[in-house]
Amino acid sequence: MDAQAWEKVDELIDKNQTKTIKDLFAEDKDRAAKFSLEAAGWFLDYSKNRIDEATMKALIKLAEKANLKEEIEKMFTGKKINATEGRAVLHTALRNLDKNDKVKVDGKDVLKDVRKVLDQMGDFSDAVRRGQWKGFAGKRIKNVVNIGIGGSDLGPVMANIALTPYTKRNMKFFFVSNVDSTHLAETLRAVKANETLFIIASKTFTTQETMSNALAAKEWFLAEAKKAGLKKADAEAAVAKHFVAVSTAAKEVAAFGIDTKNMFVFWDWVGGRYSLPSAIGLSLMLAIGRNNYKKLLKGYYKMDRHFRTARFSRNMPVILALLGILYVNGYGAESYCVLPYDQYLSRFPAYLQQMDMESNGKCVDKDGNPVTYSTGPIEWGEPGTNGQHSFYQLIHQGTHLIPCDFIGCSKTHNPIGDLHDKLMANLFAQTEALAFGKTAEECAAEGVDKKLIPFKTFEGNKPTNTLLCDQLTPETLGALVALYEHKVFVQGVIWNVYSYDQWGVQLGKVLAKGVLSDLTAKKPSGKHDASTNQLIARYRKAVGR
Ligand code: G6Q
Repeated sequence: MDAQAWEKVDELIDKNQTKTIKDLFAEDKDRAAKFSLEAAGWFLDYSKNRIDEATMKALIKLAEKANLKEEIEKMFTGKKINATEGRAVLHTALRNLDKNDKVKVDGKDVLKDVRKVLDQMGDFSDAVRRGQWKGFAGKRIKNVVNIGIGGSDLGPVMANIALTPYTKRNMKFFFVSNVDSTHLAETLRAVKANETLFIIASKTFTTQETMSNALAAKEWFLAEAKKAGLKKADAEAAVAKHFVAVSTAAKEVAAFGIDTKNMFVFWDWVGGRYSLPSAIGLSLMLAIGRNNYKKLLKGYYKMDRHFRTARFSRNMPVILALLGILYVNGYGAESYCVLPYDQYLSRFPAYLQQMDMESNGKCVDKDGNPVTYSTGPIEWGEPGTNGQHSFYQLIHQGTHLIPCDFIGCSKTHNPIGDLHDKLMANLFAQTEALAFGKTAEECAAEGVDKKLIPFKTFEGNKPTNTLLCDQLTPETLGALVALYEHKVFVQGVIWNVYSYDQWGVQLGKVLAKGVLSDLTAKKPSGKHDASTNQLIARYRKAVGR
């Protein structure tokens, strides 16, 4: 992070220390309009932040000093910005709807391939949704089970829930990710083999959790097919009708027994946590259909265009990123909260956790030196009013500063009485309460018992952003995801960290292999530390080894 540019932001924080959000509103009657903007179907009101025009200018300078404009172009044009893995970062190519554009990686235009796979996905999902794709007993597919983990799971899960109103209601969608056998077992209890399609979603096709679940699902399927009267060879041939793959690894897919005609490819320039608009979205396309899926891509594309072309002072992802940096680096905020006031966005915070924390949870800069400032914060959240009856206490009156993003939709898909008015009233009221609080004088004027005043006082001055759309649709969902993707990108550029690798997840994976062999070996190696050896011994004893 550019030290000089940051100093200017810091100076302004010091200078404005005594001013609260309430003071800032009192000073400027145009504040709400001034610190609001629209893009790709979303309205952002960021006026309830500890900012004034000078702070925003200083923050924008920080982005300029980090060569943000050039970095954005590098990403969109396929430069290998994921240097530790030697890869381009081109999730934007997956939704590039500009027919005249060309995006080249190693001299090859990737957009052609992207569109070919989209067509393949579309034809396949049409066949399944129309009942033309039949299982081994001649029945249509009623259940889809996506087996994948991390980036091959969180996006499809989040989007399947988010777009429930657009899904084919006579089909059921399941997502198995955990290597905990309960996850698979409970799913298999709910489906019949002859009307179930398994999507094995794994970029590498080597991930322990996914491959273990996929093999177990195949064994279950073969056993069920035999129970239904199929001979061994016929049961094996039936795998092709019930298993398809989403992967970059054709050899491994074929070795698993999946017909590579039913393999939907993506490429190493698509990071797992950015892969929802790639073939990883196949389960989603099966749920909402190819046309709605295209609308999702359109929403992404609109936000991409906005991000690439809007000046920083009117650029939604840039503004969200800069505000995040202000609180992490200027106020020591360790986390931020995402609070969707829409039940359909219930898994959105979990999805963002991976996107943000796996991307910017880094402690060395691009030169490999330890950073001297904080980087990616902890992201957390829950759907709206549920959170109010749980952890909002701490946000209002605790000792930690927790900036929040409130997300709402003006129209509900499910109007029932005045429920939606109540939901939205809660959203708006929370941002009001957090910003403006309640003083001791106000409590006294209300006749609050003197002894209780300290407990009933709200300090206020808690920063929030409010994001509003007209309705949650495939298009607004796409735009929302792209908004946060680009926010994370901008922060990574300013913090000067590599946002597209994830070396931090490797060590545990590798050690698990050694531990597994000690759990199952005749005699454990005893090579671990005393605590781990003790845990291994206790487990072995409990399971009778
Ligand atoms: C995401 C990560 C990670 C990945 C999973 C699954 O950015 O790379 O979450 O998506 O480890 O990997 P596979 O798709 O290769 O099974």
